[in-house]
Amino acid sequence: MRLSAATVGRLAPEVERFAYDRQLQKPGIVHFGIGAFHRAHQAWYTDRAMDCGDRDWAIFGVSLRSPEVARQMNPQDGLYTLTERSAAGDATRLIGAVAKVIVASEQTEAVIAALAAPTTSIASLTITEKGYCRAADGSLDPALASESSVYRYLAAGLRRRREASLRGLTLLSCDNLADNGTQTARLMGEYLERHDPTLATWFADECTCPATMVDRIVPATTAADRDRLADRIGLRDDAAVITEPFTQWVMEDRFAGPRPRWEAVGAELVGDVAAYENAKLRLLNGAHSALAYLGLERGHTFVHEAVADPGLRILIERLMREEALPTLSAAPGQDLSAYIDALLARFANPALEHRLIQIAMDGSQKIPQRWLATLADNQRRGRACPALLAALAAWLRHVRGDNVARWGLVDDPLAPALATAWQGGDPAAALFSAQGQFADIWTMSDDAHAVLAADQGDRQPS
Ligand code: CS2
Repeated sequence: MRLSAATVGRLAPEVERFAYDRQLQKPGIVHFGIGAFHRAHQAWYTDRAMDCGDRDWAIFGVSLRSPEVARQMNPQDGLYTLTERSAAGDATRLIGAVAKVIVASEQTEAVIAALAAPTTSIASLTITEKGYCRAADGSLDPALASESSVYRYLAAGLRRRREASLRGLTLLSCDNLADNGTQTARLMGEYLERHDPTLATWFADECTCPATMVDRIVPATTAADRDRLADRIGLRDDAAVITEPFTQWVMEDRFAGPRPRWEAVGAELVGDVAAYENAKLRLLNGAHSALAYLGLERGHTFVHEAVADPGLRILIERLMREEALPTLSAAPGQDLSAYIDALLARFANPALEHRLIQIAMDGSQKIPQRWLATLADNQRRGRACPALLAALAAWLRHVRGDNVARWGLVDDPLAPALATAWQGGDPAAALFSAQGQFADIWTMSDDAHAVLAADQGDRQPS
């Protein structure tokens, strides 16, 4: 039997659940990209904030690409469970924060109406790095941003709010981009300047885009996870998310209107997110991507296996402690060395089964903020980065197709361009075409060229 509003009473008593009345909650948030990460992070915080007495922050979920999430969640009336998994076992909570999910391309008017509803105050985003439609120099790529991007829906919703003399929205990016708030404001502004310049002015005056740092490791839920969960909780949950006990959400306290009291349930509202964000991107995500490309080619499937490989462990520690850490400044009260220790412990969680191939996806979109910024800082100070360069070489082999036989096709929006550059025989050119804004690293770094050239000599392109 499947989880839904009608069957929820049959859930096993061990499942923790919210006490608020879902029927009475008006949607206050429109969320784009309602995948597993959002459900395990912002929706979980919002659910608990409503449980503490906050009202009318139900989430109206929008799926930009796949109809899958709507099929998982709507037959369950938006209900799903979150399971925190560690060596200590599984702890499951029922989440009621998501009111419904719609597929943007199928119900465009419903998305616009939700954005323009007087009760809506926040439009939040987990659309992944590629969802921002950036060109290699970081500006908005008008071709990518055309019909089905988030900007189109946001523009239509904001236009309707202005016409109805409603206040602006907070656009809350929860993606792993450096300075995600500023980037969102700039890209949205560029889109509006092209399509509706007067709305661009209204947007700049009435809306805000706070920066956020979001952190929780959320492996893709598998069929085996769902079966195991059903046995334990007594109902089938097709929208279930499995995650680690750890979670962190730091955001800039700069909202255009009201917001949930997320701080009551552990979120941190600060004046400046940059230090948290850079540490997370360069240490956690930087190490993750390195473990992915180096680990896959060494035959590992999961993060915990890769980090237990003695050769990789040394390299990852070097990447974090000797290459990334010196480029970072700690936030007040933050101990970056202890942060690295905690990350290594999180990576080692064997129960989580976090697949390296999941992290390897979309490398061209992730690498600039995870590795290249660190590399550029070190280069300016004349310091070598052997661990990062080893990781880069592994990424190049990955996009060349060296892992295809075992791990499947390269999943990256720039895969064809990168493959073409490889066929031309110049991996540095591949990097150059993918990362225009970091071009100077490739033209200036003798180290990088030496590593890449050696790597190219070692192996035959497949
Ligand atoms: C991972 C992230 O898939 C990836 O690229 O590095 O999703 C990572 O698990 C999260 O950022 C952790 O907060």
